[in-house]
Amino acid sequence: MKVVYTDRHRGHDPKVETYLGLPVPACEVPERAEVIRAALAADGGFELVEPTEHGTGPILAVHDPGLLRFLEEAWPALERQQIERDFLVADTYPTRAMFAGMSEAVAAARPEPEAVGGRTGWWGLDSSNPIVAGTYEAARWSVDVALTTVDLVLGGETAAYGLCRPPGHHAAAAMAGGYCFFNNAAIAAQAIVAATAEPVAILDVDVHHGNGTQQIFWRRGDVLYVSLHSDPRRLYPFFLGHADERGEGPGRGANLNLPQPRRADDETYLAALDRALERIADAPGSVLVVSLGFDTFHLDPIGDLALTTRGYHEMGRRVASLERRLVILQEGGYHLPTLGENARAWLRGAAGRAPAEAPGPARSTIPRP
Ligand code: Q9C
Ligand code: ZN
Repeated sequence: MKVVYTDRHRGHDPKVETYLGLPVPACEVPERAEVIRAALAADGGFELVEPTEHGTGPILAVHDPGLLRFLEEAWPALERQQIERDFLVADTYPTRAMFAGMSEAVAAARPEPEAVGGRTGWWGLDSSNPIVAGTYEAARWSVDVALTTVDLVLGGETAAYGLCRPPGHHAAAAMAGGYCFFNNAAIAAQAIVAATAEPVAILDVDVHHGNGTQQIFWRRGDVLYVSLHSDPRRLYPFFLGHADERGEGPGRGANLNLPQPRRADDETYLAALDRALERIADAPGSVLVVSLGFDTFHLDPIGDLALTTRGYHEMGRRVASLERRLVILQEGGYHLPTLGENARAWLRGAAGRAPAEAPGPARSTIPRP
């Protein structure tokens, strides 16, 4: 299987994020992509490919031009104002209650602030999403990784994997958040629709609900979004991801959320996955975009489910059994010691290969005649 990877993600290198206001070591770090790359390279069954540049057109097909402009300008604006710091995080957000009672027209006409602090809140969801000097360039290349993966699959590959970093599924049309800046999977899905005029499905198996992807395609009937995630009553992004969110207008019924119980294991999760796959099998289209997260792992520092490496192999196998072409894009997963093996297990399953260490009775080492 081809793996699209570039080292240009490395400039997005936050050292800290904040957790309930206190600085903590950053979770979404360059080493994530490096351990996955190393595990896939060592496997021998994967071929690394560099991404090609696709420009801003495919981004603007999904995102508000203001978000792109803000992300491009944020760091240079800080430098111009000689604000000395390692990272930028908002502290003031346009929370909806601030506008309560005002007509939609008045609220919608409030202008974007000029100060970079105000703009960061305007275009952001949460304060645990640091922007650093290299964020914009890395986020742009992450989109190019996704779009190059699309090119490979539309060019004839049955499946390809884009090692996107930073991830994307929390980014809405006009909002960054949750370690995400541009929504790689949404941009990829839109590019597939544009190139093939076929409907597309997105399966999101990150532990967090992909609120951004849901928002972008909420009113679209041609892009089905199906997500398994921890119940938002317990976990980020807290305000979306409930089972009763089903899409509206032409998108009515084209959004399926399957919130999972705390510490859900392989068996529980795979049963829910089968429901997700049945829904996708019922929908037209020949390409499936997978938002692939390993923060469902039992040791993940910020997730609360309990999947195992063996479960990932089985998940990859079942997703491939749909017999759709697969554009597999990396989202979250933060347990660095196992991230590489988990990605390897999932992708080997998707490629129809056996798990790396075959379980069951050990094979005889006595040479056969
Ligand atoms: N200090 C993805 O997995 N809040 N994003 C975490 C922990 C945000 C996760 C707070 C979690 C976002 C792509
Ligand atoms: Zn996640």
